[in-house]
Amino acid sequence: MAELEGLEFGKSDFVLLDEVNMEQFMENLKLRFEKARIYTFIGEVVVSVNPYKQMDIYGKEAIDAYRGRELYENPPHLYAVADAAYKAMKRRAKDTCIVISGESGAGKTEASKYIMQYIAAITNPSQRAEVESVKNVLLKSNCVLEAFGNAKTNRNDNSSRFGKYMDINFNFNGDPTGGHINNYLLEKVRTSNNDRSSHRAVLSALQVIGFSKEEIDSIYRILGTILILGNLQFETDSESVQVVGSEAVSHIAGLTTTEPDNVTKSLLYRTVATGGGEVIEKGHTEKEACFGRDAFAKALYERLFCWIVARINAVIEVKDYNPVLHGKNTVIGVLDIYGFEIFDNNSFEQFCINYCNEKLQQLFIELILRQEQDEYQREGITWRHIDYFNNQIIVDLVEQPHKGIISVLDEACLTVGKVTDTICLESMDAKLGQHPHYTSRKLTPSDKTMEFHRDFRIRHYAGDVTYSVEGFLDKNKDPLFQDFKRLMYNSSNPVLKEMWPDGQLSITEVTKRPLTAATLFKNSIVALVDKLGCKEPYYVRCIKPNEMKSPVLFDDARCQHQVAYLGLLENVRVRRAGFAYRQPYARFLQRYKMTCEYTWPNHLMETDREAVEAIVTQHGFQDDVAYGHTKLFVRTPRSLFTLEQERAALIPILVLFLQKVWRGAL
Ligand code: AD9
Ligand code: MG
Repeated sequence: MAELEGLEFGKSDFVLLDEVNMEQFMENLKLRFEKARIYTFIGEVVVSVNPYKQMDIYGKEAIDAYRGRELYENPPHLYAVADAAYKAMKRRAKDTCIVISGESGAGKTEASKYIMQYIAAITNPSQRAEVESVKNVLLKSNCVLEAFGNAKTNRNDNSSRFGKYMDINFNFNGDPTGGHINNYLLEKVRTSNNDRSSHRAVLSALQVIGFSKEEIDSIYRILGTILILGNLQFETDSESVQVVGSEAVSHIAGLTTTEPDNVTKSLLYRTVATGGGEVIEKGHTEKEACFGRDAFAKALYERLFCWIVARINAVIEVKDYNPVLHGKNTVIGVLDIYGFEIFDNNSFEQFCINYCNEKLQQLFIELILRQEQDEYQREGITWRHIDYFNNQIIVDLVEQPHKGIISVLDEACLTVGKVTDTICLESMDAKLGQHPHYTSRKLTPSDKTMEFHRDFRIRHYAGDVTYSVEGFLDKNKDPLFQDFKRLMYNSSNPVLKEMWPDGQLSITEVTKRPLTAATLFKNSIVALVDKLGCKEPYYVRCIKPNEMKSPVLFDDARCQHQVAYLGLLENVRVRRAGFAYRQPYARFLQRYKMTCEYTWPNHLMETDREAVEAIVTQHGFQDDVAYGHTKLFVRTPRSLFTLEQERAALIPILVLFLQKVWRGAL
């Protein structure tokens, strides 16, 4: 048990540090990592350090040890949080969510899989077939999404290039009945996994989920098309642009069941409507043709991925649920989303990812700090104010209507005429130049470089990030020519057609601008935060110990940086200043009255509160509690733990005593 583990393993809860400072925090984190204790609590939050080696801590024995137990009864573990979220959901019919955050390679996806496995293992004890099949599909969906959404990057061999939020629905028995997956910002540029070894597993997962033969065939046809597009070249002869070689085009036409002539046409021309409403075909330059080809390949990939997610959702959607018959349908949400990213060169993707992290931090502040303070106020508890940085100001910098960065970007994208990234940056400077979290690096023109003005910097809560504005506008716009959409919509393959409904619009109908990538992303993140905001949150904060994927290296500087930007020290401070546990007086009394001579079997005091005071005083932890109007607040888990141990020791004695009473021996 955590509390019984020797100090040679460090402190199992950062709340128990002698002093809350970075030095002590890091010392404890490092010691535990070295002793293969990869999990540590901050109250109910689990801090996890990626071990980069297989740990023997996830088996059946561990699952049994955590099932149905209280958080402080066992050593820190993902299973403890998963169980806490599950218990809250089952016992109190609360919707809960588990938010897993951390930087690339920190272990988020692995953590989310262990959590899912735990939930799958502890539910459906009677092995009902329909529940087993739901569980199977939920677990298999991971494999499929990883196959299509992950890629090898220099930071992680199996990096998720999309954010994933999965709701698991439960019936009143606490068994899964279905689920729903939301995916966020698939980073198309880097997605390229389909290696052979996992090919079979993916195929079998697709079949288990219920993809038909035709659908699987279409998936492979699309992947084939993307591969061919990746190798397709153009050449310019006598002023006109051609595709190099004819096989590529006929190959694409074959795979997508379209006409070769139409494929060639979409690659080389675009249809435009003139001001007078006339529709003309305009030949591409070689550069435009390359741009169009790449955008097409990326769009094919993105639509395929979204279609797969939608298809899985259709299978796992809760069907025939009748709340009157089946009771309240509750939810556990699991969020595995990219952590804060600071690279040497940060672009539009990092901008979106870091904005998302600002929103999640804001939610964390809102849920953990504000709700705590509200409850203390309601209960009349004196609350020592904790100084924390409220990052709302940065969230506003990015998303505020008319003034925020996204809005300036969108405006630039809508402007007719030649607006370059640099011009857009200038209008950002004009609107945001005075903002305390925004700076733009203006080198003097005497610098003689053409690219003297292309960076802006945001002072994020996690640190400063400099973004290169190059490519922002293209990535924010929908860069795909309508001709490709129409080509796909006219395919005689029904699966492809289904993926491209917007291809049916004629060029004159495509007047209304589609929402930009940044706005779509913003809307999806706002919706996500709304979804999480109404659930009881549990947090897993993942840390990457080094950049070498080594199981023995603890890079102090890198780890300290992560601890800082995850706000873990603030988290400990709030936790220590706050109260880990609270219980209404009557319930507390009911459970622990046997541990005190003044309350057992009944107390003679005027109120339950006074009786609770007697218990607390008898056990000597009066300095660790506060008395609210209706509840007792306990600062550290340790005090409750002592009570629990005493209660457990007393129960056999009590049983004996009662047996004697019944037998008339006393
Ligand atoms: V990214 O933002 O998707 O690029 P993640 O998801 O944070 O990233 P991931 O879970 O994929 O990282 O972990 C990276 C690698 O670390 C895994 O492929 C494992 O090799 C390794 N890892 C992570 N967690 C564990 C663990 N609990 N036990 C063993 C682990 N290995
Ligand atoms: Mg991942």
